[in-house]
Amino acid sequence: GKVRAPTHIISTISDDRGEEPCYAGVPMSSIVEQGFGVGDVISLLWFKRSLPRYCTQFIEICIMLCADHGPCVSGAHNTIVTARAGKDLVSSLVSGLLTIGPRFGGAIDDAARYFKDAYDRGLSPYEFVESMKKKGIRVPGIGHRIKRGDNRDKRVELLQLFARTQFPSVKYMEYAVQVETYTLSKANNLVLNVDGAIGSLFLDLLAGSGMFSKPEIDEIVEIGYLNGLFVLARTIGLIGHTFDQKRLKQPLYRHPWEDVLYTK
Ligand code: Q5B
Repeated sequence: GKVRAPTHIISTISDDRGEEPCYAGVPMSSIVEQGFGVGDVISLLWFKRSLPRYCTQFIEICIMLCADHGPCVSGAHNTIVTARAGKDLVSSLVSGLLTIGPRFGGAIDDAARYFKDAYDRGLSPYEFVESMKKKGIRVPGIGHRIKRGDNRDKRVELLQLFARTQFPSVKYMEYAVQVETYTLSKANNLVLNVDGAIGSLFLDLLAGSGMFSKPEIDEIVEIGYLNGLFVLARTIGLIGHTFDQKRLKQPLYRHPWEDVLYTK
């Protein structure tokens, strides 16, 4: 019989050996001919399946809404400082990307994990938030530096509007809204933020689309795919900030002494 040398790598998402490259078995020509968008390409390369149009549109809306949030956020600030130090595009980009984490933009996976666990266990918003407080864990997806109960995040409202009209069910998102109602009763900055909106709505996409089995959903949430949406989206803005600084020929950044509290 045939003897196959053992391989060192296993890969299941793409293949460039044939006449044309394929993403999850779909040839490039079909991707172009069928007018697929970036949401479809993400479906194929991340989830290894074609998702319904409303799902790919949701993914694309997440990417558009998270592409940038001005020069003052952690990621853009790092990118701007790095570009002004004369570094190249990739260095400037990754220096911004490296700030994405549990406080900034990278709370989507944990928001999905905690909201899913609390909802599936039937915890009331009160029980959930108070149990987190006891454990000393901030509720991921809740809280924002500049958004308030009386100054909501437009991105969250747009995502909610889309999902309420297009998704078969938004039970996880409605649960997150109930959590927000409770946290807002404690402090005005504890709004449902963009990470929390995406995390809860992606749970609804996974559970309601009929495209994923329960073990598949559990695996996606456990591995943590969803911060990838913010990383991908913000890459667009961080590249923009790099070009902006280069175009403006900005000099080396040095933080002003007056803005530092020197103390012993
Ligand atoms: N407290 C986001 O905090 C922030 C609490 C909480 C319970 C909470 C904080 C937080 C969870 C992580 C999260 C994503 C660090 C945010 C994003 C993308 C962005 C960014 C942009 C973009 C803000 C004041 C009091 C304290 C805290 C309590 C705060 N959050 N309690 N659960 N979640 N959230 N991150 O304003 O009693 O005084 O000690 O960690 O979801 O990153 O635009 O900027 O697109 O770029 O610094 O939108 O909420 O508030 O730390 O002074 O806390 O509230 O314990 O209570 P702040 P702090 P106490 S979206």
